[in-house]
Amino acid sequence: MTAPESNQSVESLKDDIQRHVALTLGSDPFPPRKERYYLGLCYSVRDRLLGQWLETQRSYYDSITKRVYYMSLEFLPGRFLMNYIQALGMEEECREAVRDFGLDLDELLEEEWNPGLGNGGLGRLASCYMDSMATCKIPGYGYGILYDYGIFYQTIVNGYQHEGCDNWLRQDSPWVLRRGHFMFLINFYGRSEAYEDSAGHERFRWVDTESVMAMACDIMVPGHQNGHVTNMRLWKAISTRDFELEHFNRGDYIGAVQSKVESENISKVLYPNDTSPRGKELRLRQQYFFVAATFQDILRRFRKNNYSSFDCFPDQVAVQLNDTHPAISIAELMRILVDDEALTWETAWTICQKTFSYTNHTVLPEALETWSVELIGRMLPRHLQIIFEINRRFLDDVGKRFPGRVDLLRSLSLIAEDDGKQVRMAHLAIIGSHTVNGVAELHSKILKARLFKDFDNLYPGKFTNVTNGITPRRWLMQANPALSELIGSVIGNEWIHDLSHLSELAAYADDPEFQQRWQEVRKRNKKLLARYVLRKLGVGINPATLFDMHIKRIHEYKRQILNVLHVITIYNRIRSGSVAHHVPRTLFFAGKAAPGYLQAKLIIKLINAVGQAVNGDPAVGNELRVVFLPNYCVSQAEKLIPAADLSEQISTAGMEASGTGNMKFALNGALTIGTLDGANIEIREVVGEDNFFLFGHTEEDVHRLHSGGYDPVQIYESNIELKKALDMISTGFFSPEAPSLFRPIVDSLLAHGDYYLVLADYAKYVAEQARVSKCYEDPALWTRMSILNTANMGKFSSDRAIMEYARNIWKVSPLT
Ligand code: 26Q
Repeated sequence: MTAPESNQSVESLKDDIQRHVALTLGSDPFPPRKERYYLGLCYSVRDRLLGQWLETQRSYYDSITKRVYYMSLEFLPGRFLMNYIQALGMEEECREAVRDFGLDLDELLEEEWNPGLGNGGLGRLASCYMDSMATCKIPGYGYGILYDYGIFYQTIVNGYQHEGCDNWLRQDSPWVLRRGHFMFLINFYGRSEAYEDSAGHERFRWVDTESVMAMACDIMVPGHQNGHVTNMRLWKAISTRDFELEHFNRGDYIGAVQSKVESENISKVLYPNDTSPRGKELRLRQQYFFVAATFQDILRRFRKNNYSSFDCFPDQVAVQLNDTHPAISIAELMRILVDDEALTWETAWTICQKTFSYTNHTVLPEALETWSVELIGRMLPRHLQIIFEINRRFLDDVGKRFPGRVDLLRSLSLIAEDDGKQVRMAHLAIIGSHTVNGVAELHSKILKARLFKDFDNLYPGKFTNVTNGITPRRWLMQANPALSELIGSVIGNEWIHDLSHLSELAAYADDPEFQQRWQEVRKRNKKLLARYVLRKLGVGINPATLFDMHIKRIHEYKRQILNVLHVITIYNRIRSGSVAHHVPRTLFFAGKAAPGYLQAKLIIKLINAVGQAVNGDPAVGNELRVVFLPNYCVSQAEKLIPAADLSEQISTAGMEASGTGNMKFALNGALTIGTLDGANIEIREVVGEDNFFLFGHTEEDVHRLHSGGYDPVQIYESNIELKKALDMISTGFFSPEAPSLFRPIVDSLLAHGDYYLVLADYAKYVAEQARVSKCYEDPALWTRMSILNTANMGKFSSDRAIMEYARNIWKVSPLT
């Protein structure tokens, strides 16, 4: 761009900002105020994107290409403003425009609230995939719910987690476009009624229902500088007029308002993934609400394209189920096709199986979704009938193929009988889909070999793998501008679109000058983080120490406790003066515990208690520091990850389906200490064994130990350092005011069998951490390892993952 042109665009951007401040916000543009100008900038950027969005949506409308519907109860997009600015390629312009008003762009960006419409990995993955669909021009949409309250806001009070409301829409978001004209009626409850159609066939209809409206709210998801803008459609519940009229007719005004409010509760709040996600009626209502609205929208588009018959539905529509949360879709599409469209059961079922594919994200048995037959029967009576009929035909079929195998019928059935009758949503999703995928190679292997073994035998080829990916736009370009610039200065910027180009960095891994620049960037990021921590927590940390990070949801399988035991061990070594190869470290913990998961909440308290003891002990000085950053979220991750030296990926092998934080760290040049779990295995494969700190039992070991003979007490008795650390926890060293406070943690390890094998991996973990310290003492070695991590992470771009889904599962190609 020539200089005069660029001046012109800066000037017109400035005009737009001031116009929006005055005319959209009704505010005096003088003097320029941060909150107002932030919004003015938002609206000005939004204007520039809207045209591209309309054009993209029109190009879909005009074409009859197959589209992907990515259905997810969760999205974690992170802040939008910088993402939009960079997608439009107008960062410099924006910086200059706001600078002319005496403002700083980076400060304005901090004004934006994070939309926390998800719990963690699964929701963030959905947003990375939206980014890649837009950048790769895969025609499709994201579908979800516009929750008024996202994941709770976490504060730490006296070391304990407190949950607050995340009312992210308190101030209207400039990014949410309400589409009052896209409203659909959603039914619940009532009963299924049999009747005879004109041809004398028995049919069913769903009657005497209660209803609520779903209103479409759209959020733009731009591709990177390619003019393509994908739509994310989130549904908001709005009461129907009927609801109110009934009460008004009885002169019951307050009753009318109350029933209106209650029906609108459906989209009120995101459910946290508690240990036992069972039996929450409102959660099932959310699932069906979002599914029914989405299918009405899908059918509206399908009909608009003058379809000749429903047989071509799967040539137009691919639906990806993000875990089982939207799995009731399968019964809903059957209901539409059989009841509303009068297709035969067989035709409808074939269409269903050709339309759906399902991604599994967990093998933990307690996290597999089931709904009681009683609840489904009451809320969705017709769907329950359909589920029973799917099951009857399915088991019939299995019975014919494997006569006499009652055990097999019981293990495959959609209905579990052990704990009251329950519908197994994963089984519904598997049999209603053409493809089921796990999210990393090991995880997909476990699905086939263990969790869904019988299904794999039944449907060879149905199970496959798509290893997760992350978007390089947010997780390198946006989060780590300094490293991006350094990379660009030697290999150009092709990597933004094609991450495999990062491999060109490998040639510089031993180049002393490049190494130095690499170290300078990393040092700078660490300083920025130290400043942030000082500002947020009032805690001073030293950027010269090794930054060791364990940031993710707090869960026993993720083994924050193993990390804590290592911290206590180092602490004891420092106190006793027996430090071999100790390198000063700062430990960062961040993450939320599900509000009902008491053990996880106690782990947070323990981390904070250990932090208090360590940080306050003059014997420790600068050697060791522990910080817990409250309210972990996408934009906090963007600050933490670029400053990490070491990434903790230490889950019990076989339990973390993939992990995606592990990818973000390695991409930004952190080294990983990890187990052979999830995507760690594939990361280690590409970055090289020498550039990864491995420890711990394998998935097969874990399986064997769980089958019997594992004795954590014996390990405790025979390891002096471990015993000391555990004794300190259980006897109140970290909780003198309540000595038995942390007993439940130690009990889970010693008295209750240590299900997550923390003690089994302790010694190897501590030894590997010593090797970490030793490597860190050799800056040239460490820097080389760091560069090689970044250089070899090309595979983990979500662009690669999305193209695999498109080619192998959805059968759609990019728009040209
Ligand atoms: C279910 C029912 C009721 C309420 C909540 C839930 C619920 C909500 C969210 C259950 C699970 C989740 C989220 C799961 C999740 O984030 N899984 C992670 O998915 C990532 C992306 O594939 C993987 O990388 C992680 O390994 C996996 O833990």
